[in-house]
Amino acid sequence: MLRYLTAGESHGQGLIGILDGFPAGVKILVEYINKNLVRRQVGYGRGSRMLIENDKAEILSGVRWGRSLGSPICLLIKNRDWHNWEKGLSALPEHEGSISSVTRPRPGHADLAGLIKYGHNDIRNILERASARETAIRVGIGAVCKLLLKEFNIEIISHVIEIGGVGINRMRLKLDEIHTKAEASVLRCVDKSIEKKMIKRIDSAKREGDSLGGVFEIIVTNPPIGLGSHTQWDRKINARLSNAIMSIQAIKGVEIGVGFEAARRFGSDVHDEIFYDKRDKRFYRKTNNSGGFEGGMTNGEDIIIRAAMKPIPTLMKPLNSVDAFTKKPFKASVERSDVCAVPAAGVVGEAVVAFEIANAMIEKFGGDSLSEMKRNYNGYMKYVRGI
Ligand code: EPS
Repeated sequence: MLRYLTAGESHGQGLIGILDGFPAGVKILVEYINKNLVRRQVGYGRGSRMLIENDKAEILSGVRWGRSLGSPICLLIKNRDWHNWEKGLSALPEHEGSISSVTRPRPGHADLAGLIKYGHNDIRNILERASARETAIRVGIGAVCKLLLKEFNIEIISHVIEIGGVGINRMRLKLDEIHTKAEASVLRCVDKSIEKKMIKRIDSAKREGDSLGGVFEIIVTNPPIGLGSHTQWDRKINARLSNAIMSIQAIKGVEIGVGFEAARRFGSDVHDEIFYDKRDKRFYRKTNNSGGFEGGMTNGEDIIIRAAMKPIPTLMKPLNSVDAFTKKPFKASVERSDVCAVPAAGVVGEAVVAFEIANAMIEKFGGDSLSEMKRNYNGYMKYVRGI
C-alpha cells in the first residue's frame, strides 16, 4: 500500500512529505519534481507571497543515485518567508508573545471551527496549517507518483475550464493539444479569447477587493482496465479519487465524466456503448460519458474528473465577523492574499490523482520493485488483449 503524510506550517521552516510504500528502481529526478512545483506557483491572480517563494524540493531519503530504494521517500521544501517569522512561529517557549494573537476569524476559513475544536487562544495556530501552502509538498509527492505512472505510459494533465462564471466552450481537442495550450497559458486555459475574459474578471475582482473560484478538469490517459474494485466501498477507485480531490483546500464539488449532467439525460444518452477492435484486440467506447469508470473500476478509457473551487476566503473586501473572544462584531479584512488560485489548484489536482492511481497500480501489480510491477503488468495486459 502506498501512503503519504505531510507536515509544515505556511510560514514555518518548511514543508515535509513522506511517501511510504513506493517501489524500488524508479528513476527519480529532483528536476522533474521542481518543474511541477513551478507549475503550481505560476498563474494569473496569485498574490505577492508567490514573489517571495521559489519552491524547490530536496530529497532527504529513499532515493540513491537517481533511483528509488523502496524505503520511505522524504521531501523537504523550505519556506523562504520563514525568515520573517522565525520568532513568531518558533518552537521555543522563550519566543511566546513575540507577535500578537489573531482573534478575528475570517468567514470561509478554518479559523473559527479550528480555534474552538483545538481550544486555542490564537487563530494563527489553525490558519498556518489550514493554508493552501501545504499543497506545495503534495505536488512534490504527486510528481514522484507521476514518475512511476510514466513507466506505464500513464500521463495526467489538467486545464482550467471556468473562472468566476466565465467558461470555455467544450471544444474537441486532442489531449496533447490540451496539454500544450494549458501549459502555455497564464490561466492554464486552452482558449485564448476566453482566457482574456477570465483575466478581465480576475482584474475586476481584484479592484473590488474580492476573490474568485472556478472549475478545473483532470484527464488521466491510458489507465489499464480494472484498477479499483466493485467489491467493497473503500476499494472503488472513483470514490477514492473523489476523496482525494475533495481533500484539496477550497474544493467544493467533484464531477466524474458528464457528472451532474448524467442525471438530466436518458440512459441511452449516458451509457457508453461497447465495441471491440479486432485489429488492436481491445474493447473500446465511442463516447466517454462515464469518465473512465464503471462499477468502481477503471474501464480502460481515459479518466475525466472536474473539480469546483470556491473563491479564496481571505478577502481585502471586509466581511462581517465576530471577535472570537470579545464577541464584538467587526469587518474582517487582510493585507495580502491571492485573488484566484484555480490554475494552481489544477496542478494540485494532478498530484493527488497521481497518488491515487499509483496506489491502485501498486495494489493491482505488486509494489516492491518496478521490474516486478512491469512483469505483472505485462502479463495482465497480455491476458486483457487475449480475451
Ligand atoms: C494562503 C494565503 C497566502 C497564499 C498561500 C495560501 O499566503 P500568505 O498568507 O503568506 O500571503 O499565498 O499560498 C501559498 C503560500 C502557496 O504556496 O500556495 C492561505 O491562507 O491558504
